Amino acid sequence: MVEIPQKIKELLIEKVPVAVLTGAGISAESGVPTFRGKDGFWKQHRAEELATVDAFMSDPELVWGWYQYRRGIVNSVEPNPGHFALALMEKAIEDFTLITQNVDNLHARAGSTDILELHGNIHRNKCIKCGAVYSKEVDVNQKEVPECECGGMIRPDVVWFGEMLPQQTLQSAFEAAERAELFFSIGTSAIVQPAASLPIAAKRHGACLVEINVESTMLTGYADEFLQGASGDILPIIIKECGFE
Ligand code: BJW
Ligand code: ZN
Repeated sequence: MVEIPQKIKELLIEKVPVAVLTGAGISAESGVPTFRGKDGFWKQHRAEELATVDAFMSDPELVWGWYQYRRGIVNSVEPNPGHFALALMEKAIEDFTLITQNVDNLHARAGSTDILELHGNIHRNKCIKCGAVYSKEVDVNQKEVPECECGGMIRPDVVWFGEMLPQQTLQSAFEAAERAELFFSIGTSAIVQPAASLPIAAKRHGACLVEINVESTMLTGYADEFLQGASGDILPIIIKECGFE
């Protein structure tokens, strides 16, 4: 069992401002594939080849098909103990900010209420032409790319490479990172920008930077504490040892 450093527990029990950045790894134990490593292919395509406007414009059905496949997975899985632990942390700490790169909605389903979704949400769609947002979930069996009333193609309302992140959400994320005295980077390879700059910004502003990951990443050398293991194992231990249950 992973030993939780005393310093982390003390900061949590003192209820200092806390910010958390999550990535695909937190949902891996629910059965959602991550983007990189051995899991990171769909029909021999990497995320970098599918998550772009160019890919959608040159083969809309391929990219739409990838999202339909992933919606099918997300709809059939449940949040795991890592998601539930963060929902409990939110309840225990007044100045707590959950920032996620994930689009899978599993934090919300676990009970987290204030979530900064940097890369959008897989259940939402939008028109590429008029920008109309479609919040109603689509049937995962629909193979054709839907069309908006204006005639434009409808795409997932997520952030692809080369696109801007939602600016207000990103600004709130940086403010929370800079305010945090304790920052957790959980289940992310920390290579996709600008999300990967959040832990760095937190540390530069004085936060204790804690990484939770099954493997070391680009961030590990910079972290104050690296807790190696599955987030679904480690986060519930932290919650229990701080009495946040
Ligand atoms: C576990 C575990 C367990 C497993 N427990 N851990 C500055 C410098 C360099 C490049 C750029 C830069 N600024 C912009 C860029 C370009 C680009 C970029 O970052 N490229 C990099 C590849 C270098 N960024 C952008 O284009 C961004 N836009 C932008 O910056 O706009 C301004 C701008 C535009 C144009 C020019 C310049 C500036 C947009 C990025 C959008 C990313 N979108 C995606 C798809 C979202 C929709 C969807 O889901 O389909 O976001 S790509 C994909 O990667 C997805 C993820 O959110 C994101 C991050 O992946 P994540 O979560 O880290 O997953 P993995 O798989 O990489 O890692 C999983 C980790 O979990 C691993 O470490 C495992 O070990 C671990 N793990 N099981 C704990 N049980
Ligand atoms: Zn439209």
